[in-house]
Amino acid sequence: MLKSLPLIAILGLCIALSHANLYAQSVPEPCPRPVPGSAVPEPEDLRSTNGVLKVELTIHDSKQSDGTTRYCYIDAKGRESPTLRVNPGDLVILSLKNDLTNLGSGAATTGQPHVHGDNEKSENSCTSGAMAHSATNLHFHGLTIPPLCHQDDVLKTSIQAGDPPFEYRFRIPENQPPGLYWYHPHLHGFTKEQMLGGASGAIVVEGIERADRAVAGLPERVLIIRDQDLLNPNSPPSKSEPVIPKMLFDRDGDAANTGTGFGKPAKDLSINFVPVPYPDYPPAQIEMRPDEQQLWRVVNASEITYLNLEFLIGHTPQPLGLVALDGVPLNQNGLAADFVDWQTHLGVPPGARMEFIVKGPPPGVSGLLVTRTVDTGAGGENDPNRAIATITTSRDAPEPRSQLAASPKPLPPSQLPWLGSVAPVRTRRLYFSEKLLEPNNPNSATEFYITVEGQTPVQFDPKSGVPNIIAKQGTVEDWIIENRSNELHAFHIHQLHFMLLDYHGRPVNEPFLRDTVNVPYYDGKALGYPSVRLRMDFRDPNTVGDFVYHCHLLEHEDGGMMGLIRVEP
Ligand SMILES: [Cu+2]
Repeated sequence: MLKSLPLIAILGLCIALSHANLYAQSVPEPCPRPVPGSAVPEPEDLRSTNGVLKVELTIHDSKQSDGTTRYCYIDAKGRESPTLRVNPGDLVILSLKNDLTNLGSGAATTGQPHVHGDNEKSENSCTSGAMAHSATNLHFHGLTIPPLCHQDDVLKTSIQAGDPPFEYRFRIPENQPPGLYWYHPHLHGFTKEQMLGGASGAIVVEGIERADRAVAGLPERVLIIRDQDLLNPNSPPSKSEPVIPKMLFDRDGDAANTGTGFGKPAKDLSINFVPVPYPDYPPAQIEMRPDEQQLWRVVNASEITYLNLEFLIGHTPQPLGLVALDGVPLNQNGLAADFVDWQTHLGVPPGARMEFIVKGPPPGVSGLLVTRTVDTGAGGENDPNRAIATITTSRDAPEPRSQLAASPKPLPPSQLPWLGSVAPVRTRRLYFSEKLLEPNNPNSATEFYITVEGQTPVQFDPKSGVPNIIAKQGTVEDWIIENRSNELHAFHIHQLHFMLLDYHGRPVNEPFLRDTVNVPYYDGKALGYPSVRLRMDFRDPNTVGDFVYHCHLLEHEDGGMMGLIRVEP
């Protein structure tokens, strides 16, 4: 048929149908993504009905022509990374099917053919602990649910490619604070790869307007900021950059901190999967009604990128009304029910969440959501200044899909005394450190550790099963976490929240809770190492069993920066 076409038409066809287009037409992309400059889409909401949320997710991967791999969760109706919306007390029944095909170099399964029945396979998923490129599991970040198989165990749960769907079944605790949580894989050694490829989604525990009346009636948006490998890794810097810093790479092969706020970032960012790729790109688009207030619920689902969010009109940062951190309303401690902490910038380490009130620009004016540069230390990645999204206004802008109740019934106060007023039973000291395997070669492979003071630094071994820390349910402890390395780390612990008492040697006694906190880097000069002091809450009856604490920079976590805690009943 082509032969009958004039030559010019054939040429035109050849140009129009690039190899990539042909590929896209013949094989549907399992993990489709918007193009740069798109309107920021809202993830679909899956809401519980009659106290039950049933979800079927399948994790897919898809190799891209540039060598990177996308990962995605698709539900039974084809929706990517849906937001799970639940109420305290709800039962979640989530089936996860592993359709990963990426049998990379780390595929270290037993090689035995699958001859077991489906039930047996499901139980094997609870005990195999097999860590492989093509295996996966889920962690429900921030929820105080038990660290058990089919709930929130990440130590032994490993779902192999092609296994029958694996069922997660857990109840959202009645006392789970209303706010933003999230789900992502947590398979030791492969977490970075899967999350960098996009495997993550949001969980909203409903009722934040019951805790804080300042957000009652507001439209709300879930914004998931992820990082990803650079789309244009070989591009020179934008001509608009005021300084062109010398390009260096850190030990992970990422662009190293230039200390200038500019230069090539270690990773590109995306917002609800709209990429904002270095160096020249149109920011993503968000449309609001003029002067409208909205609640923005932001999770930093990045593998390694720190965020420092600002909302600019012209050059002026606008007030952002923080109401919740890491899923917990700031007034959980008994502060006024309309408490709002107005800030002009919000630092969000990887893994953390910030929920804040944003006021749309006045008519005819646009704003810009940016992340300011973060100084990650001499050994850290480059997190330069970046525009993320342009905020334009229009009187008939579509409202976000979800709106908080206007006259909510107030949430009953917490049954437990405020964490800050409970005496700790002991103080423990831990420290982050790194070791170059060839001390004289700055590009040598690095081992990452988090060590209990007095123990020998070792990389986390999922097979060990020997706890680094044994604590008692019902108690409260103080932990001092030191950073003896020259880059930032973000401390995170499963199954509980903590209070930040001291930051970098200064008492802060934050009157609110976190589950992820930045630990400042060591500059090589100070007399002591920088540290944070945390009050750890082991009072919840669900906070029992074996679970982990680790750095939430996933290259570090996969590289060994994780420890095991056993909380005894
Ligand atoms: Cu780290």
